[in-house]
Amino acid sequence: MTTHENYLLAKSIYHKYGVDVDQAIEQLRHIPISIQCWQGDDVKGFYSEAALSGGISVTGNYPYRARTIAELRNDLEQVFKLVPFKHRVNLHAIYLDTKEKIGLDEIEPKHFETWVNWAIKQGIGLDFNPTLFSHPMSSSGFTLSSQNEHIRQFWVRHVKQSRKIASYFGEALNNPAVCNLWIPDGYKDTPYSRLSPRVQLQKSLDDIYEQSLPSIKDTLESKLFGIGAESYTTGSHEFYMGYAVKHQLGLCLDTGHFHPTEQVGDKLSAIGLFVNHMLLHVSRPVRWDSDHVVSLNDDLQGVAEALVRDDLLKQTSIGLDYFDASINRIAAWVIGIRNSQKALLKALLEPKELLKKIEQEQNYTVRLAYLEELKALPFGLVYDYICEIEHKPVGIEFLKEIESYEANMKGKRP
Ligand code: RNT
Ligand code: ZN
Repeated sequence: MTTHENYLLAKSIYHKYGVDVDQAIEQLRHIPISIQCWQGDDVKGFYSEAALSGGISVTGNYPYRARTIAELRNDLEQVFKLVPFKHRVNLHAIYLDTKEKIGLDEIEPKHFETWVNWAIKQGIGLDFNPTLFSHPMSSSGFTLSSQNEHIRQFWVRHVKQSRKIASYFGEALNNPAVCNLWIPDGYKDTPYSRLSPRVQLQKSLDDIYEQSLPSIKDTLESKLFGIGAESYTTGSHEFYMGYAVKHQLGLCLDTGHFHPTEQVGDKLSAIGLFVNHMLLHVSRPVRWDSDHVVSLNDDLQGVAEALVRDDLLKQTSIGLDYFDASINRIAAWVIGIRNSQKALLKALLEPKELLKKIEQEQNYTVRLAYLEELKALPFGLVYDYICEIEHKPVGIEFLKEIESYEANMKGKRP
């Protein structure tokens, strides 16, 4: 059977459940995923030779890491060739393109101009993140929540400059940019006062977000713990949730930043009632690491269901956040993007109105029966068809293209 014949079969099966497959495909077309540039080079960036710090860690020694901006862009363009639809690219401040020796508190839109030109050429949007790690000024373990005014002010200036850059992206590309703030601040061991650093962080944020800027969506990212900050993080979920609600800022939920039994999919509908904008950092926690390649598991499916079933897509941006240096980095990107799209597609292929009605009628037997049957319907055949009509490799075929791209890197990159 051809991919098209498979699609027709799937379509007739979904039709029995009252699901319009083509409509689901069109909906998926308009869900961009912000691709994390930092998967391509192990979060090194192009600012300095400083080692990765801030309680995050990249493990693995797979060859062919992107070592220049040109290599990173080539790799991203290769990713675009292997996944259907248009996406976005998420940059960190340390991915600036300049030969100037400048402080991180002096970065400006002009240092990212070549990225904007590249994004225009690719027809994609850009997002941004200030970088408050891998830097001597963050070596104390504290940045925006530092008690040291010199350190704190340095990072306030950095984030203010970062917001200007995000706003520049939004304006230049006519496509609002998310500017997401994550800080590594925390204590390895039990603190005496849990409040003091939070007061400092609050002061910093008040200063940073005082200025409103066009074409920008500000989001705040919490974390439960980091390596070396196991006992306390200043920017906890409660802290940012409160701050975002009070000041009408966006909230970022990294799916790797919660207790293992917490479900981010359950949080979205609650947060969405009080916060205008949400950003997802789609990731996969494994033991102590919060950043494994996204897998098509129940956690991911739960997030996709929350977004689709409760109409939260319009107030949510989806970004990926993981870094794996133990496998081909392009495959890491592609597998995570494809999984995110598959989870969304599967959720889009549910008979929404019917299920709502069944639930409202308190027909829980029928609800369970439907939800379980739906799990085994052939969404994969629909995804294959999307790849085909978008001229992307179908199924496992993407691997061949990655292998030949990799073969080309031999001798050119270490
Ligand atoms: C760290 C946060 C943060 C980073 C990126 C590189 O735990 O998840 O989002 O992963 O900014
Ligand atoms: Zn994150």
